[in-house]
Amino acid sequence: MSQIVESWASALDGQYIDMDGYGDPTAQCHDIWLSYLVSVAGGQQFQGYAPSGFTDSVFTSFPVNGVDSVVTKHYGTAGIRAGDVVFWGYGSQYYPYSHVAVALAEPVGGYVACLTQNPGVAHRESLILAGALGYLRPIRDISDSGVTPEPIDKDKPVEYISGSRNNGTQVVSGGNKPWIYLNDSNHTSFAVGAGDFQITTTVDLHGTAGTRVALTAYRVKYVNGSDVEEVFLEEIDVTLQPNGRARRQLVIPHRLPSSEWRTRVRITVPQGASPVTVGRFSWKGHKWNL
Ligand SMILES: [Ca+2]
Repeated sequence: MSQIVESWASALDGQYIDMDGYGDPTAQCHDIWLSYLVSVAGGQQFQGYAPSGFTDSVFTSFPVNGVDSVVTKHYGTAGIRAGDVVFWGYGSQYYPYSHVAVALAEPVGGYVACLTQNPGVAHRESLILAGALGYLRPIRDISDSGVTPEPIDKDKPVEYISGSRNNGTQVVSGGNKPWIYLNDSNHTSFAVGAGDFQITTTVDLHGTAGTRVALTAYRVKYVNGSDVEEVFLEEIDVTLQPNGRARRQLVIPHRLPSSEWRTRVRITVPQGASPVTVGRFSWKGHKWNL
């Protein structure tokens, strides 16, 4: 499996992705193609244009806007491999309005594991290949061939993880215990996929001096767009200082056993307490392969 493709898929998995502001809902399958085109294939977003308004015209009208400088076109489903962008035709049995998804593996038994969106968030799902027109393949070498694989070293992280919330704050009133969100209410997981993680989150809080709140980390199993299991990891209690503020770090060492798992932090504001505002929220750490 290409680490480039896997990293891209992990980053999108579980989120609503809208690249172009179009669509109802705005998070369409076409946005997955646009993200992949830009982030992995090395193209520019305008090259992903679908002339008919339906995504399969990227394939049927190929090439438009010079997209053939970054991908090649292949008819049919033979030879599909991880990293290929598969298109289903308008009027096809399973996707009457056409579809596009990015293959994450070679097909098995007429299905191909993909990163796909709509219906629902960007997620991993095996899609039936019936009705597929063909695929576009990045010209850039996205395989791991040509790269000398490094021996697995448990002491050596495979990924550095960092980020910070960059829009807005979150007000939590007494008696509530929501997930701390990252950039919008649909995006709360800051570490995803199988691996051993050591993550430090930093949370800035403000409210009424003396208010006590809890910050609790969980690992969450997320399947078909829903949380199906939560496992408690770490918790710290925080008391807002006389200036009404507190900055605390929560260190979260944990293992995520499969790609369905992710890590989140919840804030609990006690019943009857005045509201607490979560300001800056950031996270950094490392991931090791299992
Ligand atoms: Ca869109």
